[in-house]
Amino acid sequence: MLLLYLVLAWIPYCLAAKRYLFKTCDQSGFCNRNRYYASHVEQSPYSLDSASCRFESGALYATLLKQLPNGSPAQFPLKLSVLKDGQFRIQIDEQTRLEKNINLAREQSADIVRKERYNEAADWALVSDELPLDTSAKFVPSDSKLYIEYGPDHSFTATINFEPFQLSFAVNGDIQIVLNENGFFNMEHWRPRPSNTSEPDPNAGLYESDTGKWDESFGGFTDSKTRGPESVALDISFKGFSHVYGIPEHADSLNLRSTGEQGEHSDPYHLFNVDIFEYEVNSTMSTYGAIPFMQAHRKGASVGVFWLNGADTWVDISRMSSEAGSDTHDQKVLSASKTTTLTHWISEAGVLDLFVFLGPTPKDVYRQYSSLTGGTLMPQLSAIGYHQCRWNYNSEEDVLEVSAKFDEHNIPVDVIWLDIAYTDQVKYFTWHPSNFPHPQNMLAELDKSKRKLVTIIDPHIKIDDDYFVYKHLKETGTYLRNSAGEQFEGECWSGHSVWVDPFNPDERKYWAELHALGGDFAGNASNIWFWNDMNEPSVFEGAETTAPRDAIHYDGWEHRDVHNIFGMAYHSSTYDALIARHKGTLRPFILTRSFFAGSQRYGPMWTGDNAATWDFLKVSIPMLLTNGIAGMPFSGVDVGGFFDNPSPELLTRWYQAAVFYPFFRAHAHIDTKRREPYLYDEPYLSLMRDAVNLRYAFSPAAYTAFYRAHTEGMPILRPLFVEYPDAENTFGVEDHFVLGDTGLLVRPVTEENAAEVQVILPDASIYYDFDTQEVFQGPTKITVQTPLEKIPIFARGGHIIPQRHRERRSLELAKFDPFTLVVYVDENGEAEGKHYIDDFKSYEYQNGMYAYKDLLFKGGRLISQDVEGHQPNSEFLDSIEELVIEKVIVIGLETSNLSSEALIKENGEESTAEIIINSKGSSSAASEILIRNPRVSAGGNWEINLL
Ligand code: NBV
Repeated sequence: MLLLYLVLAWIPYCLAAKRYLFKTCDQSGFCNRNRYYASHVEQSPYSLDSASCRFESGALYATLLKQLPNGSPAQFPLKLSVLKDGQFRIQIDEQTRLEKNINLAREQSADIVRKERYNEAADWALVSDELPLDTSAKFVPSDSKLYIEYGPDHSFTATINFEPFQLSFAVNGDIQIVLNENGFFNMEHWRPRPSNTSEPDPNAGLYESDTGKWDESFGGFTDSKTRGPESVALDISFKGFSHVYGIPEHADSLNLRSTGEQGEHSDPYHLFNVDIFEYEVNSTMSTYGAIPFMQAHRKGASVGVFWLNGADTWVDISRMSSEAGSDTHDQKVLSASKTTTLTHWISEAGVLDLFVFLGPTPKDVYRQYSSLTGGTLMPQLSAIGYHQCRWNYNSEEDVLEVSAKFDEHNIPVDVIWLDIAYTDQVKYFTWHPSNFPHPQNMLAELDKSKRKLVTIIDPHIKIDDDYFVYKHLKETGTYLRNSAGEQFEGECWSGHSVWVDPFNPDERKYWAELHALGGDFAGNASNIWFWNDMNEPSVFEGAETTAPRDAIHYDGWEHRDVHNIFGMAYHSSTYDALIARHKGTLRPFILTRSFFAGSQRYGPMWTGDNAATWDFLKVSIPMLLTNGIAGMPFSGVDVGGFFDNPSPELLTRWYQAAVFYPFFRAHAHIDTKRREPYLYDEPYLSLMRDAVNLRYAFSPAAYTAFYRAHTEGMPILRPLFVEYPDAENTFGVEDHFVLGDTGLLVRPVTEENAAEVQVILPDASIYYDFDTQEVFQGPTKITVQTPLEKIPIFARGGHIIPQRHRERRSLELAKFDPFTLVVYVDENGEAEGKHYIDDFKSYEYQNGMYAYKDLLFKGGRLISQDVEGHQPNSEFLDSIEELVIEKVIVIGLETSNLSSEALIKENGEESTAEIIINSKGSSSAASEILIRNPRVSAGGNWEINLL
């Protein structure tokens, strides 16, 4: 044993999550009970009482009855509504709890804990409470069923079977989603706490086990569960779909794996936001954020569901064969695929609030979801530049030296970050007195190159009667409370601390005061941006590393009700504070670690404490793709890995992948070696510089992709299946992606010493190697040689990509630089693209101060015109008059009969520009036509003709 110990002690640093800190499904009472229920249910005890149906302004209200072994059925009010954009909503509450007709198990909670099921998740997650109804939906009731026809041309149908209660959703008669098909729907009805909880519960429902219903102990903590068991669960079958995606955040595959005894993972996917130290890849364990949105996709169909619940949630996934042609309530499963994915959603508390999206394309699903939870915040331009962080830059001199070194080595950077050590004893809103004595001077210096400084502000507040933030929380009582209603205390970076309660409107008001310019945060300036870390919330030595489930928030809700929403509520309070700081004139930037559905409205997220390993580089791609699908595309990972030291090769490959991450920040643990790119020898230094420059070159296309994410919920980094929805061989691909609408297909190298990688070119387009312009005809799979300088990027013919080619110290300095348009033609010599421009920082675009252009190339003519429905305001066009196109590069066009000039028409005037034909040297490389300095305005309508 001693020998074994000595051997183990010598194994160098090896990552492993402390699994024992977190419950498995088996150790979690409600998860365990619902899995038990699912394996025992014979016939769902729920039926819809047909006599209770009432139609009111486009929605159906009814009562669900749950048959109980003893006594009369429990009642569950149900509401079904059909929304304007084809979304279907199902809401179910519990009558007894709704009427507050229950006794709390703990006497002292009587005045402080609410009795209802939590019903405010929608207020936090949705953009609006008033969701417009589809008034054209047709409700056709019968004795045992209700049919609802809705959606585009009434191509969607929902069939509600009354007994047993079941819902199925079809598109053009093809059933795609069925709810409660397997009878796992379960809402644990309220029952009094039995005097002896070790005896069988006399008021148990059918198929119920007694595991962990009352006081539940784990890891030395006991959860008092004053409202008793109240979980809510449902099975959702995706008929004929073998691929499902979403439910971030897990360090796992893009196409979600099967769980359970027969599955690849034994535990369900867990959604319970935690500060998971040294998390593992290929795991269903919870990490920092949770978005209960899932998409299923197959050729010809894409659907989604959104399980709007902020409590601890588990999702089991299994795949089974489904015969095409089988019947479900008079409708047929028509799909050719023989696989059905069965999912089982289990939440600890709250009402059932489920949205069903029937697509039918991925783009429709994203729009249907994002019109509910909101588009991604439109970032300031600098936010999509390169961010340099580490734990910690130690002083003002250190920060300014880093900034200067980037200049010295000609590497652009937009934002430099400060971790917790900038504060005085980790008291947020203060500065370390000797290391940061004059923050305003440092900020002014950074502003000379238009750089921003991010400061970290966590939700734990040091208990210190001389600390103004704590004093305020204490005086006003606007902190999180323990189950006895007193201030909840715990340990975190500040030492002994309390936690702010961002659900409390008064606390939020104070938070805004703290962020105000000229307020208590001395030195605060417009170029300070923020970072909200530890907001799961993380509590050192706390139950499952977080706040106790029976802690109490504003208005009497238990922490269990809102646990997964806490991070978003905190993030949104900082967002509101920054909106107030600039009176709504500047777009805020706040990075969050914890997130929920809707967090995309407040700023980016990152995937927390990864490590400097190839596995973490590799998993970053499916993790970011998943986030994009789930409406939170502004996301990134610690580039280089947080823990441990990356080899120069790993770091370089990471920078190359991060060119395309929607959020690109290098970050490192305090114990790691410094690793700013300028510290490296050649070739690494130049390759990292090239990577950052490439990102800056693509920034106009990326900014345009952000606009689409903002307005339509489209992912920025897209999995291949989104761009090639009919190419079945792409549905499981998670190491390739496409950047926005550019058609750029990228397969970053994420393997050590990779001499080559395989790249899939999925459809019959022409593809151009981005570096060599070598032409490939798809569909095909090619082998690409990958020396360290190679990023496998392929431009799909038919796309026009707006770019900026001048090198600057920061993106903000490049704001008025001219653009380059790169046209990759398809087999017909045609291409198209989009370009969005505004003032890159304010909300004036909401008043028409932007240009959104359709770029079309056909018959040797490049046209710029307004995207339909988007008419730029003339004042804006005047303001960007100087913003011109300085180059057009056309790749892949036949060049033999071209003259040496292009004819330009803009505003009724004609001019010419010189044409230069370049050849890339290799015979398989496409030709390149350079149109020099056409000087057409980027926001204008014009045409350039090749003659
Ligand atoms: O504030 C220190 C770190 C931070 O650098 C990191 O990015 C966060 O994810 N923080 C976590 C707390 C300590 C982690 C070991």
